[in-house]
Amino acid sequence: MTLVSKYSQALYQKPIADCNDSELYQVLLALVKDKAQDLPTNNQKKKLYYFSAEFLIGKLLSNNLLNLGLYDQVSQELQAAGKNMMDIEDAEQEPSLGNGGLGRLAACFLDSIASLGLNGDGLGLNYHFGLFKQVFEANEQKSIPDEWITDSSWLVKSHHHYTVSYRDFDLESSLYDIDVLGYERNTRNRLRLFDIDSVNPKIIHDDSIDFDKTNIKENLTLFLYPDDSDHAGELLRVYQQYFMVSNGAQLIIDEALAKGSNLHDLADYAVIQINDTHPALVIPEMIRLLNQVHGLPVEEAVDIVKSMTAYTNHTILAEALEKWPLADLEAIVPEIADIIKYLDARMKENFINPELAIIDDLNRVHMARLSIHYGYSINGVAALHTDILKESELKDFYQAYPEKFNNKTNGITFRRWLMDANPDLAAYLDQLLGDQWRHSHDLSGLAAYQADADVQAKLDAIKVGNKAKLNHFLQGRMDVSIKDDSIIDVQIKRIHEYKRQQMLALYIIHKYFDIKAGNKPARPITILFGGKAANAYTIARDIIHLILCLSELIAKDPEVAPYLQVVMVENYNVTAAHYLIPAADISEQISLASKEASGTGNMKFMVNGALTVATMDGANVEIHDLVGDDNIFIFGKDSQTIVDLYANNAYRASDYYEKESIKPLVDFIVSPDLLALGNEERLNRLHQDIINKDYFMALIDLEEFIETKEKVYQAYEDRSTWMAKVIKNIAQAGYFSSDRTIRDYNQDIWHLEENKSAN
Ligand code: NBG
Repeated sequence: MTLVSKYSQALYQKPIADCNDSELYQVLLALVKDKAQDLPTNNQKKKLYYFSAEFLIGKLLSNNLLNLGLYDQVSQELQAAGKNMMDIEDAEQEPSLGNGGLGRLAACFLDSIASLGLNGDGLGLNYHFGLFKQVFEANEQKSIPDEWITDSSWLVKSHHHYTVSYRDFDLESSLYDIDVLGYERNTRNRLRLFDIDSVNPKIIHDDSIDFDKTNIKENLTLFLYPDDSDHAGELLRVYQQYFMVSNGAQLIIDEALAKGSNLHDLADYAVIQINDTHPALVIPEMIRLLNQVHGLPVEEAVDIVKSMTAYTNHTILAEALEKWPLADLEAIVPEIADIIKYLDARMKENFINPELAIIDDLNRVHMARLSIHYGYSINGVAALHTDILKESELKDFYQAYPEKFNNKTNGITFRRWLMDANPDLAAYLDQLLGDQWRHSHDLSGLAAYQADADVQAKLDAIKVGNKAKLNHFLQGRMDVSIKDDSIIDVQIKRIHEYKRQQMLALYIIHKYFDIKAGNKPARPITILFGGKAANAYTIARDIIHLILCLSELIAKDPEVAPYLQVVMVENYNVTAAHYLIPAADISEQISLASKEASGTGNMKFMVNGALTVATMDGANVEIHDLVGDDNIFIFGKDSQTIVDLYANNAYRASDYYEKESIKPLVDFIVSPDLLALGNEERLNRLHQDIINKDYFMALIDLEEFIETKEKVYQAYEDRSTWMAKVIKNIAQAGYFSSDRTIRDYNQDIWHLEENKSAN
């Protein structure tokens, strides 16, 4: 009996051909879980614990099959029985454990850590409803709970329990594991998610994401990033964060003790990476456990924690650099507040600069500062970002601790974003380069084919095939079709003013006018957006509203619709990205320079053969360095100019708004045409905001953006030159493999040993 049919018989007593797709999903889930269980976990002495509020892991079935080396065998068996893997995967529910780039990065890292044979687990929380599920109603984003946990999820409940003590009550935790399988490695790591059994999904108010924020025993792990715009929400975030790190710290100590640590040598057994500041409370919690529970002198506990904790900064946006009122910590975890006061006083013996204070004059605790003082490494996520941290954002810290600062340019896992998401391209690369690239991720050999007409034609044909798959996906998800021969132009990421989706919306208005004036594009253009806006972020929701109104307006206009289409993909997630990225011709990376720490979508598009329209921001700078001026479309003010404008408070949106080329575009937001489709309050607010504030300077680069976009669409028409650029981009993408990033982390920060026996 074949592998798959053995499981179909065992589970359903029938052959593969008689099972429906959701039964086959169960069959494959059982098969993969069994295979995974057979693998030993990595067990080298020193282990990495990657703490993160988010893990945006995406569907796991095909990735796990790929990493187990079973993908081809299983697909063939299914095919022989008239079944197809893609349909079966539809039955899988995507876990809702993340939000954006930070969470997706954590997922790529887990994949690379396992694939490199390093011993490292992810530690986080098991959010029952995730961030939220985005639905569109009346051209607006509506948020509803994302119920992803079913009996067919990948979660496996473990027997571990810990007690987490708050001032007023204790909570007993449960631990759920998801296996993380390395690529063609006979070992596994784990993603470990803490939860409580008393969580109660029924406290959600009807069809919304509202609930009683004070009912911690029932709400603690319902949502990722619950709305913290009020005090109860702020407290809930602290409850969550402490729950994550207290469980994690207890687990770390247990595992080290089990391996023979005497805790004085804990740093030989464990290294902690803090992903942004959400897990920063692990520092005082670990000190508390070592000192108050295990009896080590407090000075020693501090030194141990300092020598085993490293922090990654993912943003310079003030709103994301967490500062908790000391009073909140005192109310929730008084012992932790005391330790933070101690750590603050200790640091103040050496530093009088108030910019370095952990507890500031307003009695707020700065989580990033805590992490830098009491960790041994701080890294940014792209070269430019790390420079900005050193030279402006964290300048005083860089002066105090130059040796702690380092850069680790982000990466993406090629297993998911090339092999799994774009199997046709992967197979063609095998044909051209041999399959060594599947381990090395070195695609540089492709550069030799830049001018080769056959290779160009074949890559073009693969793109056309991927567009057809995208079309099929969009029809299923939102009943939208895109035109076969259209240029696919994509901006997918969290909705935020600094990422400037509103600037692309203004471009769309320009193009709409232009087409109405009779300037028809050489072929249809399809502009796709995807992304969620934080529920309490009003302007971001207004931007979604504008995009949806434009989409409707254009679709209904017979003069324009044949040439231009705007689609905002509902509930953008990893699954949607699997279809959008391989189909894209153009990758929109248009953030206000200095604001995007790195970006990782930019890298995924590059390796899938889209060309980038970009500002010199984040990792775009490194993409530009690798491909050269001719193979990327750069526009806009550079980061130093922007940093200076902020420093001198010198940007006035009105100076740009008044320009003849800009005013009509901005004013169209409140035109009768759009008001007829949209919500007056939202459109007015956005219009006013852009004219009077435009804090993230959408208008400053708009003219140059419009010129650049026109150039890009023209360039697309020279198919051979375009394809040569595509080939150059793919050939240079190897640098952005997260395996490279993880090797860098390991060499400079973690110093873990590779499991050589299990290759
Ligand atoms: C994001 C940054 C991106 C960066 C990723 C990963 C969050 C909160 N931050 O620029 O905005 O690529 O982190 O480092 O998702």
